[in-house]
Amino acid sequence: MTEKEKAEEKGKNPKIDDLYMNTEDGSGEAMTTNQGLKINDDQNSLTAGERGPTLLEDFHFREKMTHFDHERIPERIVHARGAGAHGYFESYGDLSEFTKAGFLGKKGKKTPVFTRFSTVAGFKGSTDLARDVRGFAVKFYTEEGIYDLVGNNMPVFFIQDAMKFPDLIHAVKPEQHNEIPQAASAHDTFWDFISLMPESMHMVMWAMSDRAIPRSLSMMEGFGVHTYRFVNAQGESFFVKFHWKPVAGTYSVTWDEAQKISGQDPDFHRRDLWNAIENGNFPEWEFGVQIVEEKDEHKFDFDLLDPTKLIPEELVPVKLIGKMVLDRNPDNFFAETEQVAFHPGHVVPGIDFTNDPLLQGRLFSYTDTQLSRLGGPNFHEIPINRSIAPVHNNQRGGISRQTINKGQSSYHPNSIGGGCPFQAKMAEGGFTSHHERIDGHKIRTRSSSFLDHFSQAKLFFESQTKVEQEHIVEALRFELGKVMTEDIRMRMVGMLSYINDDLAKDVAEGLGIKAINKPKDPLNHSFPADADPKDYQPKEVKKSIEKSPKLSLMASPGKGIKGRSIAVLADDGVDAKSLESYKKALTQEGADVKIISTHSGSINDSNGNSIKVDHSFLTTASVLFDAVFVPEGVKSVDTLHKNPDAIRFVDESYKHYKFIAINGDAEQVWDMTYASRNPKPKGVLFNQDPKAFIDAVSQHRIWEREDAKRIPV
Ligand code: HDE
Repeated sequence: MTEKEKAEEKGKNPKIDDLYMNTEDGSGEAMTTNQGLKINDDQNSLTAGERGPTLLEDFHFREKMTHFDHERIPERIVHARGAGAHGYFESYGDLSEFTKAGFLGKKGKKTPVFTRFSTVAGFKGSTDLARDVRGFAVKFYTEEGIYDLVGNNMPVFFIQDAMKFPDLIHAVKPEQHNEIPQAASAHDTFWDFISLMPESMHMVMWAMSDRAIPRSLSMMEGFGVHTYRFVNAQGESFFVKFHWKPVAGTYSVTWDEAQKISGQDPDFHRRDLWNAIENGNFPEWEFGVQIVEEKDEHKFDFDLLDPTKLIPEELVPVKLIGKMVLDRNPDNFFAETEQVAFHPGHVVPGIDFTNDPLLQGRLFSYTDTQLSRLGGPNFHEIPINRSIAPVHNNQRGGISRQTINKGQSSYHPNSIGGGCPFQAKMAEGGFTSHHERIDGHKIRTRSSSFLDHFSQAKLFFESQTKVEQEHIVEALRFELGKVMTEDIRMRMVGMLSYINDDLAKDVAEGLGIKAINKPKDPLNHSFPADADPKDYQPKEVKKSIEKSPKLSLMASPGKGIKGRSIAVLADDGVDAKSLESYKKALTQEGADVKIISTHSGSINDSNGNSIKVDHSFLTTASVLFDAVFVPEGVKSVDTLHKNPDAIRFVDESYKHYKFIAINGDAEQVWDMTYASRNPKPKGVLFNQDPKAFIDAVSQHRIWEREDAKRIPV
């Protein structure tokens, strides 16, 4: 960004203005050492003679190499791979009845945010399309300090107590002896642990569903997972669950695509987010809350403090209270996306915690982990983590301290410093914890209200559409098929039979398991050594709801085709009118249209105009697109219909339930496909106008295409 552009941006987003203090731009400037000394030769070391050894005196070489040697920091132990963006949150209106949080205050109030999305299990360099949970962490730079909502794209979690987190992560990460497999839960240690942990079954249903392979980061929901508290100015508290609802709708890819995308473009999600922002198609989410009054804490058939449970939207509707727009890519990945440090304990007045034992453990872990990741206690001073609200306290020193604290005293109370910095009264914005009455014994146990492990797993599975249920079965067949230990597979299938008999049967069939052993006590292995295992076994409770249609991805479609990528297969001689009319209409609707041809460079259309080729069949693949269009044109069609890559492109799109538009003589290309054996192919539009194609693509996929699976590509 030029200085002029920077100047123009000033004043729009206070956090971006704040970051400019640390932003460097070398354009038009001389190269210097870190000490500001202008460098004359950055190519050659200082040596004794033309062919002689390098001299220790070469401070420039030493500085350059030393810095390089220390460029890396430890990657996050979980959520290592991620992508982030800046933006803003805008409040829809006054929420003071429930919370005094200022950023949720008056209508139209804008707060800068930085949001980082991530996968959980893979290393920093792994693929975006792993079957995995996605992190959805939002840092609000509010006027009252930083508020972090560190959530996931699934509303529940695998375990109920933070004590089990290191075990869960050791089980899912690559196995300790050989560090295999990368970014995958499909291996023995993960399923060994899960098969002994019935509390994980609800989350397993989510993780095996299409939610784990989103089409785009901007097409997934986000959830705070835990029940938090809102507190209003009168000190009244409400339980609250947080939701992010993508304006673009919720969509996924198929597992076959996910695996192929991982090879074709491991940066698929990261690139999609980057390009959307660069193209001005800013991803948006609405922010929603489910609010439960304190008096209703025990009215549900599950415990609000249990993070393996959600509140069905049919029981407590989601109230939309604001919108987040991501409109600016970071300037530097390391400085911003890598160094950003989230912590569920970063709250502002009006937001507080519950006693969810998973949340309580997280409140310790996040600051602790930054100490080794970011090298010490001053990570809050790193520009991306810096609050835009002023920071004053008596913390001093520590590695890489940036702040120059003035004055003689660094303690409280003091008289030398006039008693400053002083404690703020509540009316001045001072944070006070909610006055919750706590009365109990000091014990290590799991509340018996946490023992219903299957009802919501069942509710989730049975609320999915048929297609989604099939995908869950296929995912489990894949994952358990990769498990080498027979006993683990058997145990898992037995566990599934507590969720749904057909599910267990279908998975068993795929694994060649003839008889399902429904495991008996102890089904749960998570209890103290001296306890009676019987006290810890899953208990079924009466369900207050049989189905929750909102749990299906298909319940939240978006509108239009903004952000979709459309492949146009063309070669020399492509009909100018056919190509242009489609391209124009699709682009106008916000789609990203790419011309794909037999070679890179350019092609000539039927009018002799040169058209830039975006990709050749060598540099792209159908799995990177949402739909495909083959325009007419005698010469173009003649070339394409003889090209096996073009035919495979169309067949593979068909296999993945994508809409296909074929114009005029391009039917010759279609006729060469395997898919054309079906005389009435669903979702293939012959000679239709662009509008019909746009309407079709806005549905995302044509799941009713029964023969899609039969395509042998
Ligand atoms: Fe995290 N988690 N987590 N987690 N988590 C981290 O913190 C942890 C959990 C989540 O983009 C770590 O800074 C414990 C639930 C996100 O930088 C670490 C437990 C949810 C991110 C950590 C959980 C999350 C993290 C690693 C169980 C959804 C990435 C690096 C008690 C509500 C944030 C770091 C980013 C990252 C601990 C469970 C979300 C180790 C102990 C549940 C989105 O502190």
